[in-house]
Amino acid sequence: MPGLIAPSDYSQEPPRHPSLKINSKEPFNAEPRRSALTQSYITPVDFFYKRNHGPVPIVDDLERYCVDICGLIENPKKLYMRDIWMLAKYSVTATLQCAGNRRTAMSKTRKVRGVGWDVAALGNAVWTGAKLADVLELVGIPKLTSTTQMGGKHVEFVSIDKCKEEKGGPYKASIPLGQATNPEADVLLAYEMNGEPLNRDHGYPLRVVVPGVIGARSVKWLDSINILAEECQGFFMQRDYKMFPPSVDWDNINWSTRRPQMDFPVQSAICSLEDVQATKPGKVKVRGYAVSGGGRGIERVDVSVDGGKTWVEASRFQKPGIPYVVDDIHSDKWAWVLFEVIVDIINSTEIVAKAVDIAANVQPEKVEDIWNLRGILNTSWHRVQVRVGHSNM
Ligand SMILES: Nc1nc2c(c(=O)[nH]1)N[C@H]1C(S)=C(S)[C@@H](COP(=O)(O)O)O[C@H]1N2
Ligand SMILES: [Mo]
Repeated sequence: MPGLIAPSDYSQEPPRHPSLKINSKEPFNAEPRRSALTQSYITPVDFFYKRNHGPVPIVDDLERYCVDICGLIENPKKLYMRDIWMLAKYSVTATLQCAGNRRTAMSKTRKVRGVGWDVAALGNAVWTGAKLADVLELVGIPKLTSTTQMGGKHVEFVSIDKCKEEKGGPYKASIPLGQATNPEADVLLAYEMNGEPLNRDHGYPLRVVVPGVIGARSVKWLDSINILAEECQGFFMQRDYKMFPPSVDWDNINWSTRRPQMDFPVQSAICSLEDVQATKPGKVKVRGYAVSGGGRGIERVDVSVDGGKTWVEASRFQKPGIPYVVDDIHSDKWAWVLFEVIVDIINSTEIVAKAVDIAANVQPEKVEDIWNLRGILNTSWHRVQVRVGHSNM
């Protein structure tokens, strides 16, 4: 596509903040330090995790950049940035979380394949752009359509980056048409992040943001939108990002038996403490994030200072100073909540966090029970060890 180009090597990567923890250099995969992650409700772009599968594309001419809308529609159309800027502009605060978040911890019980991540492969940003539902209306697909007359049922997003998994082809994914044409699902073609034009790592000039769904479906550097009868047949939909039971391993896997993962399950993690944290006896601040998929709010965050025998409830908040009320119009339904509780620690112990969403879904206790060969969706209770030094600290 003229206007946007995909390098085949890593010689033209964008600059990145030096404090990021790099999990893979090429392609670039990095997350912020735990302690930096929950400093603010909105994650600064510099500290927002970066998850790439190939070299980052480059815009050489924004005037010529356009998105091709094609497939099962009567009038295929090319949309230029100026067309997209003309559509009603929406801002949606949404948390994006990689399905591989907390993979390193899952790998410790039994080895999994994939980039290692600590607990910070997620971030919360204000995404601004056009609603996909409005864009699809421009090509003749009305709001709230789940099947078109021509048999279209899925909306595929295709990028231009060169991914090894796609044998040098572009990253792609799809979502159901019913979700894409539902204005309340808030699926965006975003051109801004936190009030600034997207930067290269996050999809400049245009990316998809699918709130409440694993990050893998929010395709960056959008090149075309395809209306399809079947879901996208790309690698990342069919042979990755699917949830398997612990009994399935590389010698007995049948990818076609499972659906591509979409909604994220309920998740939380402590960010104010490392896996093993030395501390003095006394008050300890336990702070972290909790988030669920599908727009389900966080009903409760429980914290234990005795390894999960007894629990106290943490306070939850989004905007500073305003208590979080689930399902309230002033709450951001697609966004994480931060939690905090001050606990008294006398002796060395294990601190645990678990969240409950508004559907009463709760995080599973043991990572072993949800182990899967790709190490995705590790939402088990988050545990940290505190080592109390009584003297000479
Ligand atoms: N074109 C393209 N889109 C992509 C990816 C990619 O490698 N290429 N990675 C996906 C994955 S797995 C995640 S978790 C998110 C990460 O978005 P971020 O880098 O803006 O945090 O983008 C998704 N969209
Ligand atoms: Mo991801």
